[in-house]
Amino acid sequence: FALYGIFSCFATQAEEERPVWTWECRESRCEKVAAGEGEAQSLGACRLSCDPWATLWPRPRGGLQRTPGRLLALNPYSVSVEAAGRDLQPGVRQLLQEAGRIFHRKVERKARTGAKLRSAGERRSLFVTLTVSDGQTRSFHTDTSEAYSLSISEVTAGRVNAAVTADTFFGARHALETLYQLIVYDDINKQLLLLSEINLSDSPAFPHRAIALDTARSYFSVASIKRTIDAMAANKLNTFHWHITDSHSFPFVSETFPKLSQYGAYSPEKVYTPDEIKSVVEYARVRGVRIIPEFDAPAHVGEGWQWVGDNATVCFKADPWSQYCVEPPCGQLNPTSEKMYQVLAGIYKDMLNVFDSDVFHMGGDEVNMNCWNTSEVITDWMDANGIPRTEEGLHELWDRFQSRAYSLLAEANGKKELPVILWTSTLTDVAHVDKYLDNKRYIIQIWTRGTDLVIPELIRKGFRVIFSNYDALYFDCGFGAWIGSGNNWCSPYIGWQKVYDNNVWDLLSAFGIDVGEGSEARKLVLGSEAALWSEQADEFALDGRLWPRAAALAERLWTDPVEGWMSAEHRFLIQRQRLVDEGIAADTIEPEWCLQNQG
Ligand code: CP6
Repeated sequence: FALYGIFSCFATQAEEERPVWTWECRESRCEKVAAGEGEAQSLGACRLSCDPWATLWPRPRGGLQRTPGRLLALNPYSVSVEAAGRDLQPGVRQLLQEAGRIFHRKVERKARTGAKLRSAGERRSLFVTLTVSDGQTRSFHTDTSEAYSLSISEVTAGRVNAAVTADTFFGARHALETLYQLIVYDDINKQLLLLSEINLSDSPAFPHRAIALDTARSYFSVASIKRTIDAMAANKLNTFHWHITDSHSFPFVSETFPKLSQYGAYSPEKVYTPDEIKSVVEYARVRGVRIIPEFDAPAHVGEGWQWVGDNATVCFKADPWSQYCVEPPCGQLNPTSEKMYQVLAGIYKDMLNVFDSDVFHMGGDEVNMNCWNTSEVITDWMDANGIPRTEEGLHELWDRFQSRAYSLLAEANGKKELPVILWTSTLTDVAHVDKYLDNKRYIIQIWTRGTDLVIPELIRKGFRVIFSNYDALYFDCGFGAWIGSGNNWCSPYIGWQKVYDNNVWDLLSAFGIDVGEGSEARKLVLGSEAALWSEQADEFALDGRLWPRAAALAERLWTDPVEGWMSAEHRFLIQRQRLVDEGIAADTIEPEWCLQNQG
């Protein structure tokens, strides 16, 4: 360790201070023990995890064997990760290696720089091997396997092997998160301890475990998005839904139509360039996160479209706004404008080009019929084309827009159809949904209450669904008020307990839907998303609004626990602490006192 010799601080600080107390694991509980002469006297509970298995988050679903688990001191500077597997494509090998480097860095950080290296003889080297059977898959799809198994044992004195096997890179990466959580830092003896002699296998209950971020009402720096992806990876969340534009701003830099962001971004810096987006996509990929872009239309547009002409949008900044939209500054695409479709095609092409996604989100929420019905260019067109200016006629118009937009998207996707997500709306309600939407093509994201009657209908009609019911999964509300007041959607603040207990099987059972093993419903519910709308949250509020509540969602979706939040509480505090240790400003849940042996 010649290198350490040149830093005198390492040489002088280390040995002399003796703690006034140390710790011992007694029946898997950490006890503070007075140091020094005589019989060891217990000073009470402490917070080291003597049984890291019991702290895993999200809790593994599969079996665990241990014989019995042992805590071994680890040398944080002697960790290696190796990729193995037959027919490993260079791209997949690269991903495995990069995931290994990230793991190694995190382990070193957990040891805190300058952790004492004394008594190296007691410390084991850790050799991790990642073996995947599918050496091809680099992109995540909703049916990609994320299963893994992990087996840790001390094979010879001083050498601990952690053998990971998985179907794909994505499963192998999750195994590294689990392994990381089985390593704890002992801040008394300044060492890492790894739980050894265990075997576990694990896989998620739901394939779609997501966070949605609105980067249009507030801009979020690329660094803050990457930080969010780090925290998602630590919770085995696998999908980042990027609501990248809205009426308020257009930060997406379109290569075909750069004027959209020149007109529509808050500033020249507050944009996402193709290179930045690609860097986020790659950053997310090695962390097991797939990015789904949303271009929300035909409502929720405005800024950025000013240069287009041809009345491409209508109602933008309409006054009084409440007659034309749910939130100022309004704005809807004009489905009768040819120029609008040309621009739309360019946006789709550019988005598919920079996001490597197997699904596209077309938004489709909160279309205001009065907006279209009071715009002369549109009503004239409806009259000329024999479409009545009724509720039904206006939905007919919307359907024409949606069908044409879908064709443009498929065209932009190399003439290949792709699954599309839409928010619930009057187009997806009971009266319209099977008239206008094909359940093979469309996935519906439910944002209304978990008791909304449209939910069982969508399941009965065979639509795949994603839950973002606002009574449990809208995380943006900071101070209990919503623009325009008069409604209480944002009140009260949604606690993590509600997130954890938002069990979609219970919601569906309450409607009389069969949710038994092998039922239709089990196939149709893809998962859930926590949504962070950004009218009242920018990147400085980001961490606290998302975390640790999104961790509660992560266990809900990975483990699908039968027990309620109370039996998860102690592990939840530990997971919150892990996020804080990794630089995420996760909100406070309970006094630090509760982190001790309270579980
Ligand atoms: N923006 C967009 C929003 C919302 C939606 N879409 C929204 C609606 C109700 C609440 C919060 C947010 N701000 N584009 C609905 C899907 Cl309470």
